[in-house]
Amino acid sequence: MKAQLEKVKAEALEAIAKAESAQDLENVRVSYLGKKSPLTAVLKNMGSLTPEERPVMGALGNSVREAITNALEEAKKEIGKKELAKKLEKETIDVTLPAKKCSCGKLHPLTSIQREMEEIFLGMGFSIAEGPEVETDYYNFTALNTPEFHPARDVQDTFYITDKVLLRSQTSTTQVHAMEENKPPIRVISPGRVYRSDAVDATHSPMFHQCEGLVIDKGITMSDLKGTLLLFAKQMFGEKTEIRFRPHHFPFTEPSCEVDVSCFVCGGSGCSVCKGEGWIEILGAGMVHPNVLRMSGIDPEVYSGFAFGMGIERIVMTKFGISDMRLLYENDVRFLSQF
Ligand code: 2NL
Repeated sequence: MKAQLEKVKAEALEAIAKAESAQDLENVRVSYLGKKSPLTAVLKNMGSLTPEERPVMGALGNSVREAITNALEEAKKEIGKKELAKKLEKETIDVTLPAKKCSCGKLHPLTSIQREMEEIFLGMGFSIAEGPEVETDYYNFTALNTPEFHPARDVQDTFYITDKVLLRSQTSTTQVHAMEENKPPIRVISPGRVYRSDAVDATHSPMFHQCEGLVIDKGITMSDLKGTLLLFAKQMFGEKTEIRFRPHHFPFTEPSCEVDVSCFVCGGSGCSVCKGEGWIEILGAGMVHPNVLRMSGIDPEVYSGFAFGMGIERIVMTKFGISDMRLLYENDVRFLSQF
């Protein structure tokens, strides 16, 4: 029996020495210390021994169990260390790898140009007036000297909600409110969405953005308009920019004009951006019509004013060389991330 126990011990220690993984050790533990192990079988046979032999064999059996248990513990620690070392080697960090791309959102070009416009006019002492996109026909047309039966009121041109309620076709509506609610001097710009019953194509959309401006005070003249727009043009398109006024007609201003800026690409000599003209049209403007002032409670004998309006899409497309307006509404990040 003693020889049997010594053999079991020797075999177990050899198996432990050969073990390469925690799983191998677990297998050794089960085969040499488990219920079906030779050690357990030998110890079960104790009953057949003499009372003198029993304690001796018992002690020997326990010492064998202890020796195997200790050897298993030791081996477990060693293997644990080796496995950790292997794992660390496999998981080493390559600090020279390029970093993961982190994509950062940005403002839509329509928003960033609108904010740029706001900054320019805030710098000249204007405040920003905002108002509802759903308006009555009075604020959109009547108050702007565009009476009933005027062709601009055609259902083909504007979206009507009822006979009298519509989606505003210009942001002047907000400026009419400003004239009604404030005494001159008034200096406001009104950026925002406007709607027209237009079919979608490269240069039209039923919804687009405008920025209008209005100044009313005693003694305001066309030269104030020119000075204001020249300063705006230089800040928006570059210090060398010049402006040019051409006569035009709007129902709400008299006299009225369209305003061009000298081409910011060629400087006026003619290129593909200005289509050989040297000039690019950017807005409409004029002196506020006396009827418009009167209707909003401002005496045209005392006060005068200028107003202007520009399409933000048009400015964005000109500045960034975008030829199709639809690109601004499709929200394709590959397109938008360029600006
Ligand atoms: C254009 C032309 C313009 C105005 C807008 C205006 C506003 C008030 C009174 C008088 Cl409250 N006028 N706005 C004046 C002239 C032109 O816009 O082509 N816009 C895209």
